[in-house]
Amino acid sequence: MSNPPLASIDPLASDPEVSALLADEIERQRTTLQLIASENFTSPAVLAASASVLTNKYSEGYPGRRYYGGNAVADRVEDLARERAVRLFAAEHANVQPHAGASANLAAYQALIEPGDTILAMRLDQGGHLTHGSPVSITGKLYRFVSYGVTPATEDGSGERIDLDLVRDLARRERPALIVAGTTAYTRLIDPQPFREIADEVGAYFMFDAAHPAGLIAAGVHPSPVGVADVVTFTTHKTLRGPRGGAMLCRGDLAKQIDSAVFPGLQGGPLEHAIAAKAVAFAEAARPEFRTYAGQVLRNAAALAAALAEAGFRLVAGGTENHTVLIDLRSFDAELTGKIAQEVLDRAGITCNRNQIPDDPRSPFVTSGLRLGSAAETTAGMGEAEMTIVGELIAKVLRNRQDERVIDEVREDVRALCAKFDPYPTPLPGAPRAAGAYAAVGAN
Ligand code: DSN
Repeated sequence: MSNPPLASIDPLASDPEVSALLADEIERQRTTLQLIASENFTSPAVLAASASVLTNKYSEGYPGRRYYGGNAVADRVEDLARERAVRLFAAEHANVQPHAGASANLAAYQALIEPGDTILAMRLDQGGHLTHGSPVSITGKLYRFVSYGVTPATEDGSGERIDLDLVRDLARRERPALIVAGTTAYTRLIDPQPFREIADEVGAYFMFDAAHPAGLIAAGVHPSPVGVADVVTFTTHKTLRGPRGGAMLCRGDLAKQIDSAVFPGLQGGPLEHAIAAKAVAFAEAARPEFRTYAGQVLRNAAALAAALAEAGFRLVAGGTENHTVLIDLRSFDAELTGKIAQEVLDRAGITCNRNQIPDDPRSPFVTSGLRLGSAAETTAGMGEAEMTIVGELIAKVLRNRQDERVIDEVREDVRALCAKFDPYPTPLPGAPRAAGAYAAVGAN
């Protein structure tokens, strides 16, 4: 007897435990608000490529120069992904193999400088990333980091911007081999040009970590560092709305260095199924609809920020120009920590993360801030009106955080709102309980 056609079966029927867990996660994503600034909902095409038979293939090396046989198709997949990335970002060279943004950053450091060299980057507690030199990251152990941060907060919101005077002073004094721009919790646009000028003045390489704004850059709503920075690293799963993974762009003359640093320098076999999914995402991001989506992401973040400010939260950096909103909880309630806020919001079906704010007196585990993002719910089709409601719901939960009745009430409001903006309104493979499909609005 032959197997039934793949499309007619639940591929995970043989493993009911994992099948049930996946169904639970789909249910969670469909019935709660996803406001983590580094998350998004991929298209079914990205999901299908991620779950493809390419996961079976070993492809160490690069197209045309693999160590194992049978890579004719993998070569075409990876070439397609590289070509699409180059076209999307108007870059000279792309490497699509990094498994994550962290690997891409480490590969860039390996390619450009030597262990022990000095790197000038943003401090973690000012909005930087672990791989920008945190002592708990391998980057902080291999290289000597000097850190810059943001300007002091001001009443009128004009502070908490990247302190370019400090970047320049530190660069002149410390003579770094590499200067890094890029953040994980910063709500303003980052102009790469002043960093380029400072790097040129002190003879440093310039790397831009575009993990967060990659999709905004692709859509042309954030200044592009491509052609300005020597190397641009990014993740494919945040505003770019692709599969979980990393990628790199660089000048043509650095291509060999970058490629060797990724493989064999840092990784073994590339994940060709993820690379196929990256290719899908690059093509999706090149469509005019994606530009419309990115514009809506910005408007939605601004609407969310305005609603939160109205409710009494101080906006770090006075507001937002990208997909991220960072709020200081102390202005709303001096006793409220990021940890407590994240936990109580989770119970109300509102998913976000605690985050340190500049000069936060509380530890990274406790924090005085919350970071929120508009990328995922914009994909689900929400607009400014819904983002205003979301801001009001957040305030309602946090104002009544001891009152289980109010938390339950908001949980029901969230469920009703999410039902109207379902990211996956049609059945997904392996998701027999999901009723729905990638939303018509904003999905594309
Ligand atoms: N964890 C990512 C973020 O949330 O920004 C950065 O790697």
